[in-house]
Amino acid sequence: MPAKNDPSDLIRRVRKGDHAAASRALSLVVDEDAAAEALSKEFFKSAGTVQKLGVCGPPGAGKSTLTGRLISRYRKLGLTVGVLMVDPSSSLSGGAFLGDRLRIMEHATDPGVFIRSLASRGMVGGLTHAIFGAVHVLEALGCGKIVVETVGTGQDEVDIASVADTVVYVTTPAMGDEIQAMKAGAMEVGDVFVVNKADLAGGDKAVADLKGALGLGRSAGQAPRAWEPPVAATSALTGAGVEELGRLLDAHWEHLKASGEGRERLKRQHATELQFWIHRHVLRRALERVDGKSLDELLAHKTDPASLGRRLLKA
Ligand SMILES: Nc1nc2c(ncn2[C@@H]2O[C@H](COP(=O)(O)OP(=O)(O)O)[C@@H](O)[C@H]2O)c(=O)[nH]1
Ligand SMILES: [Mg+2]
Repeated sequence: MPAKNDPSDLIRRVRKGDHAAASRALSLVVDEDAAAEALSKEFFKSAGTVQKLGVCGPPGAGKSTLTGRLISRYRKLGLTVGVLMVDPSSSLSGGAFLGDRLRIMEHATDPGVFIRSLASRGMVGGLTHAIFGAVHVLEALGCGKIVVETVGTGQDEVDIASVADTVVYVTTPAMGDEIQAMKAGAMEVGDVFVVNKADLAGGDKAVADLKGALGLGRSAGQAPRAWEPPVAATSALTGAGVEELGRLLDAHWEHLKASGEGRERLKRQHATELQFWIHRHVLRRALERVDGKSLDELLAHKTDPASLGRRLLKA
């Protein structure tokens, strides 16, 4: 009988859809446990076949509530769903986190929904390299849709667009000024924009403003794009507009597959993952070689940081 921690046993259980095994695998992968590399190698084989949604936007816009609604829609369509919630504010307060959990708690006991929050170490700026491995676990688990919720667009380290196939930018009528001031980056990163809380006053105006801003950014004689990011109005509270939003998300996935852009995006995602792997490992290896002797040489000005650095990298 295989040991409980045997990677092949764990891999087999994850592939069979075992949530407890997926939880364990996620912890190992995120913490870069010694067993993680063998796991990641296996899980990577199933990468890139299902749609990964990146739900981003300012805190309080209703991302978690909306995610709960989308989960319901996908479940009705017979799809299983995997959700990763990355919320930097939660690692500080703990409160927002609990809130996120509560908002999608109705799904917590559904065996077709796997929800995991990632607020562990290092998650200061939103997304980190750990997100890639985490997503691959959900892919291996066989989730039909994967949702990554994150505040902002995660541009501090890993861009949400290098993780997700479809970036959903969520804002609200109350964030009108925010739309005006929205950074060009945020405008470019979104594939589908959502004005949530459309049950509040100003929903129509916010949609019009957002459409205007999106059009304005590219009116200067640019050729029309193959996919023009649409703007949806939703109320995650009542469920209004969620079906329409769901259809837009499906349409974007179809567009990615039909146009070949999906493959391009996947290539970029994998390239970013590789870049982070190299960055971490080369850095770690070089740093491990720094010893007292080399620092003494530096102190005696027999060498300089760049020369020493090159030598350590080559060693
Ligand atoms: N009026 C209204 N409130 C909403 C709506 N969606 C979410 N909320 C509320 O907004 C607050 C923040 O929602 P949450 O989903 O946690 O936002 P997140 O920080 O973006 O994940 C909660 O109190 C929600 O109940 C909506 O469509 N309309
Ligand atoms: Mg949230």
